Amino acid sequence: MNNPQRYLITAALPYANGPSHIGHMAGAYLPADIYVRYLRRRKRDVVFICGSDEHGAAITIQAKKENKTPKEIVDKYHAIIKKTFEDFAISFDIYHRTSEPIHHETSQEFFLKLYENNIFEEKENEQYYDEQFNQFLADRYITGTCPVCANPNAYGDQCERCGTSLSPTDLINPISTLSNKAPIKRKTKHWYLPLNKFEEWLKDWIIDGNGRSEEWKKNVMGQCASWLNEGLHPRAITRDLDWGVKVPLPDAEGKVLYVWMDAPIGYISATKQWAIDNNRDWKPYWQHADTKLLHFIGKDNIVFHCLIFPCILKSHGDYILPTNVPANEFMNLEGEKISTSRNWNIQLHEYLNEFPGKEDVMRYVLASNFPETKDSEFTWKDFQAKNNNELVAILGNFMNRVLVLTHKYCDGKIPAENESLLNENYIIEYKKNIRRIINEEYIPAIENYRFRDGMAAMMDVVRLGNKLLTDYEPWKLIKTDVEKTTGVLRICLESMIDIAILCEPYLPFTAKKIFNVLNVKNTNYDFEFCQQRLSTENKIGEAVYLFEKIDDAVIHKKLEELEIIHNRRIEQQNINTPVETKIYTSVKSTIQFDEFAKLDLRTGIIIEAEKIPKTDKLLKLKVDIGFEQRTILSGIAQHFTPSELINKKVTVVVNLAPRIMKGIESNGMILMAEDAKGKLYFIQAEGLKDGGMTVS
Ligand code: B3M
Ligand code: ZN
Repeated sequence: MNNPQRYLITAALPYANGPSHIGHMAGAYLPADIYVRYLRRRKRDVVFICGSDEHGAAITIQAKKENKTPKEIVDKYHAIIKKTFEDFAISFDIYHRTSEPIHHETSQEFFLKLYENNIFEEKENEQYYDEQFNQFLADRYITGTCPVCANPNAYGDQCERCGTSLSPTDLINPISTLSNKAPIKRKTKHWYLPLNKFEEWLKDWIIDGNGRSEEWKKNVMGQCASWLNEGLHPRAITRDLDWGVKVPLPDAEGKVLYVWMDAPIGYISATKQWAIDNNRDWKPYWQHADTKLLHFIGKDNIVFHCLIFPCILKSHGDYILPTNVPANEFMNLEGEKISTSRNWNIQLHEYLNEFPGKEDVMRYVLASNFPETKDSEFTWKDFQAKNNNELVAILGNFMNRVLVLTHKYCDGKIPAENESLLNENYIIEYKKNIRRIINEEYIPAIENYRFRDGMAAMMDVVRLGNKLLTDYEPWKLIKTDVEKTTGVLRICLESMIDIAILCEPYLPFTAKKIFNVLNVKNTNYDFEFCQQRLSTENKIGEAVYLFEKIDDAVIHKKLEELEIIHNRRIEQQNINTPVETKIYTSVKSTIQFDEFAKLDLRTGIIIEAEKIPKTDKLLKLKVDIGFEQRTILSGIAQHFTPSELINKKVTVVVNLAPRIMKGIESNGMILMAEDAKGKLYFIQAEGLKDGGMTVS
C-alpha cells in the first residue's frame, strides 16, 4: 500500500496460562514494537493492539493443573504478562482481555452476523464425552495411540512425535485425561465455518496476490500454500465447554465459541475499548481500505491469521483484510526447542530479576537474532558477546568517549560548529554516509519487516562515529587546533542524537539515556531531521556508561543452570519413562481370540523409500509383502534416512483400512518397538529373505 492513512498493528494475544519467555518476545512482540515505534517517530497514525487470550482449553487445562478456577488463572497470568510487557517497554496502546464484556458482545455480534449471512453449516455428529465428569472432551483432553506412528501418548488434535494433525476420533484406544477412562461417543450439534468454500478465493488472494498490495514473506506463503494444496475442510467454530464466549443462539445451551473464533475478534474489541478510552472512532481502523492492517505473530499462528480469520472478516462483509502477516519462525535456546513444560526457556520476568536494568540488552540480542526467515538460536555466550563486543565496545564506547572529551575540552558545554571543518571532504562524506545508511538501509529494512538489518544499519552509524574519533584523534588535535577539536566533538554530539533517534525503536531505554545526558528536551525528531543542530546553551550531563561488561562467571552460571535442567530431564526420562509409558505401559483391556484373529500381520521387505515434500516426519515406503507391493506412509522420517531403509525386514498390518495423508493413500502400518529414549526398532522376522509370511 503506497499511502496508508493509518496503521492498525496487532501482536498475537498471548494465552493467559503462563509467563512469557524470550521465544514469544522474539516471535511477535518485539518486532511489532520496533515497527510501531518507528511509525510513531514518522508521525504516522498508528494503533498498537494486544491483550490476553483468556479462553480455550489452554486455560482450563492450566487451571486443572494448578487446582484453580479458569478465572483465577487468567487473572494471575494476565497481570504477570502485562507487567512484563510494560517492563520491556513494549508500547501497546492497549493491553486488553478477552474476558471483558465488550469482547463477549463483539464476538457474539460477529457470530450472529455470519449466522444471518448463512455462512455456517450446522452439523450433528458424535464426539467424545466423559461420563464421569459429565462433559464433552476438548481435543487436548483426549489421549491415545497415534494411527500413523503408534505413539501411545498422542493428543486428540496432534501427535507430538510424528507431527500429524489428528482429530480425536483418529486415536486408537482414546482415554479421557479427566477420568483416565475411555470416553463414550455422544451426539452433539456444532456450527462449522466451511473453509472449503473459501478455497478458490483464498488461493486468488494469497497465492496469486489479487487484491493484495504487499508481498508476503516466503515462510508465510509456504505454509499457506501447503494448507491450500492439501485442501481445506469445514471447521467447527463452537465447542461444548462452560468457559468462553457463549454461543448467542437459543438452542445452544452449554456451547461456547471455539477460542480461535473469538481470539482474533479480540483485536477488534480491544480497538473498540481503546477508542472509548481515547475518545476516538475505531471503525476507520478496521473498515477503511486505506488502513494498513498488520498481524505480528509466530509461525504456529499462521493458518489462523492468514486463512481462517480472513474468511471470518470477509464473511462479515464490513471489514478490511490484513495487508500483511509478517510472521516469524521460532527461536531456539541453546540448541533445543524452547518449551515451558520442560522448563527449557528464559522467562522474561525472571531475566529482569537477575539482570535488572538490562532490558535493552535483551532487546538488542533478540532483535539481532530474530527468526525472520528461519528458526534462530539464543545462546548465553552470544548474549555475552553481543553485550561486550557490540553494546559496550561500540555503542557505549562511542558515547562515553564523546562525553569524556566534551567535559575535558569544552567544559561540558555543547561546542559551536567549526565552519572550515564542515567543508572538509572527510566530514562531507561522513554526513553523506550517515544519510545514505538511514535512507537506503535503515528505513527500507524496517518498512519491509527486516528488523535485523535495520539494527545492523544503526550500528554502522555508530561505527562511523567511532572511526571519526579515531581518524581525527581529538586528544592529539587539541594540542595544535582547539577550535577544530571542539568542532569534531560537536559533530560527534550531533551524531549521538542521530544514534538516539535510530536506536529508539530498538533500544528505547538507551535512547532516553542519550537524550537525557545531552539535555535534549524535544526528542520528537523524525528520521528526516537526523543530524540535528544542538543548542550551544546545552550543558551535558556526566559521562555515563550506557552498558557494562558481563563477566564469564555470570554466563557460566546461566549455562550451568540449563545443564542441570537438561541432566535432570534425561535422568527423569531414564527413571520414569519405562515405568510410565514406554516399556511398561499399562496393559490394554482384554480382547477375545477372534478379535485378535481379525488382525492380518505379514512379514515384508522395504524396497523403496522416499521423503514426502513439505513434511518433516512422513516417509513414503514401498513394501514387498509377497503377494503384492504396497505403498505405506510411516511417520519415521526423523528416525531413519530413506536409504538406510532399503531391504529392511518389517512386520506389516496388511488389513488396516487405507488412509490418505498428504494426498497419498497409505495401505497398512509397519509395526515398531520403541525404547525408553524414544528410539524406534523394526519388528523383524529372523532369517527372512522374501516378504509374505503370515504372523500369528
Ligand atoms: N493465544 C496462541 C498463542 O498464544 C493464541 C494467539 C491468539 S492471536 C488472536 O500462540
Ligand atoms: Zn504419530
